[in-house]
Amino acid sequence: MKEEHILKSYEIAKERYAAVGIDVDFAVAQLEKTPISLHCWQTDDVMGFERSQALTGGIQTTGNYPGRARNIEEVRNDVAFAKSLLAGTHRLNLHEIYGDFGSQLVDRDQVEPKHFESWIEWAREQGLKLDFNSTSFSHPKSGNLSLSSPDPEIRAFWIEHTKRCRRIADYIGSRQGDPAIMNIWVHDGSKDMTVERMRYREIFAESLDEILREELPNMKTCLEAKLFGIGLESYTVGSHDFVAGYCATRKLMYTLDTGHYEQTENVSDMVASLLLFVPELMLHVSRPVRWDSDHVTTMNDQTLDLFKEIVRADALSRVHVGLDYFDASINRIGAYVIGARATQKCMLQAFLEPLSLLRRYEDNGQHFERLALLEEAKSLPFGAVYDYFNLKNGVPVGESFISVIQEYEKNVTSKR
Ligand code: RNT
Ligand code: ZN
Repeated sequence: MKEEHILKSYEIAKERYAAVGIDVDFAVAQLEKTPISLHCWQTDDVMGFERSQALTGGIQTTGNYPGRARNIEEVRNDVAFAKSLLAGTHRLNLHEIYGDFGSQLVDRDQVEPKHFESWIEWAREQGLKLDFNSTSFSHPKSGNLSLSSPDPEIRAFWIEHTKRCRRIADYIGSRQGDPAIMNIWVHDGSKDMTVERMRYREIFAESLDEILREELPNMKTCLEAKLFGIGLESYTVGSHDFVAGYCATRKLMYTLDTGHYEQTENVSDMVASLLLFVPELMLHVSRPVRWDSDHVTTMNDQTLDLFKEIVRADALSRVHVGLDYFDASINRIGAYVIGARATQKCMLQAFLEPLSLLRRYEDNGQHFERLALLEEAKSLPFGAVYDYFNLKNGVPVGESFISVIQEYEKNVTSKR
């Protein structure tokens, strides 16, 4: 695409949006500064560097496309490369199993901030802030129950792990001068019927209370809900109701993973309910196909509606955006970039919505006008604005990133 055409299209789009009261430059600036936390685990199928054993905990990557990152350098190179194809501000979301453990086996109740020192330095060089996750899966002590286990030894092990992870996140936050957000998601559940639904949830709540007792000013904790895991279909300890109740009563950030809902559920509608009762939201932007399959995020109605709702609720400052999908059946960096760009496109359309005019119509009871404008807004030239956003920030415009990834595949990932 010719640069002058992109600029010309942008000028036309600017005028078109101005007619419905939208300042396009402001929308672009907003898109530039709204961080997206890139999930390190898309590079290596959620393996990490602890013991590189099979992924457990009810989540699964499918596909064996060549080129998986196999070590810390490869993960870093792939993240840096993916980032070079993305405009805007990014963070990097690490799981505990991605620590720099060298050749040692550092068990989860032994992990320390020092295991993330090299990440902190590398991230600083890259201009990335870090987020963090405790890791309950892929471990000999994972079982079906971790923080909700009635076995005191197992439970104590995971409490210790999660406490240490919070301290690591706090250390990262203090080093980067910005709180690291730490997500707690545990896979705990049951494959078949259980007669102890209440008991495990009680134990889970007690474990969380103990973990959260420690005041750590440089990090924020969030808790993720889930419908079910593979092999844990009949019962999920941290169900939506559990997590909503827990976060509301403890004033804790709620993690909303769009993959944890059926396609017919209206995830966007949860924003304005949850944010009345919890302080903040962490998003895991994903795409469920039939189940929590973690397909690559695309610019679909669900994702568009979600970001529009966040802007309509004036909640951008209370919502943190992260990605969470893992597709091992296509070029992994391609998957990374497609999902991140799709998320940006959804965010941009939310920023470009003619909200003042829509609100005015609604206040006046002009419902035909509101619906008409919502419909017309769908075909306003946001693509020209997105192209300009990429051009301005020196990253590939339009589909031209495809060949850049093909080149990296030829020279780097296909040789692994
Ligand atoms: C699992 C949760 C969780 C994980 C990551 C790897 O269903 O969505 O967020 O995907 O922690
Ligand atoms: Zn998630």
